[in-house]
Amino acid sequence: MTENWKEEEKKKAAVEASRLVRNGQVVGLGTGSTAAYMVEELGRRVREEKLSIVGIPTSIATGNHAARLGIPLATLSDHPELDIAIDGADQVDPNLNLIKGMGGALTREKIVDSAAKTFVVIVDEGKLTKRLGLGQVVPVEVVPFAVPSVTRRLTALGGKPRLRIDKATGNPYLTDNGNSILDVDFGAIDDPKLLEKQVKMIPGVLENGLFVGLARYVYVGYRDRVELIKG
Ligand code: A5P
Repeated sequence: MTENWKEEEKKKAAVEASRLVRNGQVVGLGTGSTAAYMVEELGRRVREEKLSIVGIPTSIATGNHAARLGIPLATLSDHPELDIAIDGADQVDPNLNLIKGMGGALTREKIVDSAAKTFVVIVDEGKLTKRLGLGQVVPVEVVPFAVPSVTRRLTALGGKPRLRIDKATGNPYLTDNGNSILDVDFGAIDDPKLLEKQVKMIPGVLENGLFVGLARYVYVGYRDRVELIKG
């Protein structure tokens, strides 16, 4: 029952945020179970309301989903700047800073979400936290060659890195970009902006799941309502 409520909360937030999308816009399409509801809703609007948009997906999975629903797709070569991007998150703090990447798409998500004039986050209430990192690892995408040295450097920064394993195969997880993910437990993070930069500077790190200062709006789904938090 609890799980059904959570799905309802995700869907409520996703559908409400999808209303921001207007005819003619270039739309960043996020990844994950909450973003999937937004893709479904935009697909419905394309079919039923003849909404005319172009989507730029943040993962191969989202691209396939959107294509199945008839949403026209494009790339950053066509549109290096987007009107809006809508994406989920794993944690949201009171300053609208985020941890993302449990679905493994953090690099493309950060590229697309940060290229949008307006970046909108959709979450269920369980994603809200007072401090990032409390009970939540930070995913870090790493070139496989560099996993040992990056592991050492992340440990020196105070983290506890763990190589993500693909549950289906038992092998190291690989991103859409062919890289590994280290899930790093930093505990409660004092300064997300500083940590984002420190991790980013480690040779072999492609990207990390700290999204600081990017989100403009967060739509939070509750059982009976959606709340909008503005940055
Ligand atoms: C994908 O890599 C992630 O950043 C997701 O956006 C995030 O994990 C949220 O996913 P859910 O909506 O499935 O919780």
